[in-house]
Amino acid sequence: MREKKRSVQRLRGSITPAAKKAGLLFLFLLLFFAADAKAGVVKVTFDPSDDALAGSRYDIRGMAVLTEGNKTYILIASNMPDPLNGNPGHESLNSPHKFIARGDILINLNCANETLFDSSKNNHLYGIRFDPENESGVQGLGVYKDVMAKSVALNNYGPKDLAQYLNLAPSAKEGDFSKKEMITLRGLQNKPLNMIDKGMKIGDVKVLSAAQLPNFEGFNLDSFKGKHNVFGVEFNTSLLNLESTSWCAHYAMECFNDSIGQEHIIPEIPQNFALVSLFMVLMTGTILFLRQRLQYRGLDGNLNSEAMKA
Ligand SMILES: [Ca+2]
Ligand SMILES: [Ca+2]
Repeated sequence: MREKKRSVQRLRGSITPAAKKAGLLFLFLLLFFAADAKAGVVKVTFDPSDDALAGSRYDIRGMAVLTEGNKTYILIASNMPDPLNGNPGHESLNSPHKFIARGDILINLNCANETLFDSSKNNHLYGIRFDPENESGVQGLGVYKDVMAKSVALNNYGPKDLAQYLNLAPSAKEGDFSKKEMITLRGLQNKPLNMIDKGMKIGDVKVLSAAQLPNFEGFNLDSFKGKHNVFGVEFNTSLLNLESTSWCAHYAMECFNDSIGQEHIIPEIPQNFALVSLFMVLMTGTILFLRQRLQYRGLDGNLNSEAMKA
């Protein structure tokens, strides 16, 4: 009997360290992926401070796209006057609303294969109208699909085409996109698209002031503070019906004195969770198997006769 106990202890002794290591590794992976999912996916894009027409008054400085679960937040930092705080912007007599307002956010879900201009021409864009006073072609705030875009820059003292803008701002960038890429995605002789023309509403949008923005790990809001006006929009990620792992967002004010764009890469978090789940199943199976072996083995590694009878 004593010999049997010693044998089982020897067997347990040879397994425990490996099981402990595997357990710790499993715990580490679980905590890592859980923390990753909780923190969300954050990408911050900066824009030059010398590519706005008419000085720094309408300069755009940054864009951050944050996705957390089914929520997506797009933040814009610019020197644009803040209509949320009672300052609607410069007067613009040509504009129906008589002042320069904020543009719509244009989203290209297929930016790896289709330019912004072509996506608009083919009604493939998504768009977000969040300023009730701007010259958007759609009624009401919200997220829209099947969007064709338009330009309202000329109504607001802006450039008639991209070539005119680039002549006046030769060092221009559109956030993640170089001047050369801007020409490719917008077309040099085309009007600079900055507003929804037509589209179908598919969901709501919430406008958030800087104070209402969520606090995401890895996103330093202070980098956009100072004299910059920071605001954001929030909507359900599922509205975008994402099939690819990246999408591009573009933003310019009505005057198109500056523009910013971001290619937002989506880490394959669901697959990570699938891997963790698979790992969990394998670990559980291995532990159960080893425990069963322990129960079935008796003295000197021979099968336990009682267990065999069962
Ligand atoms: Ca800028
Ligand atoms: Ca720019």
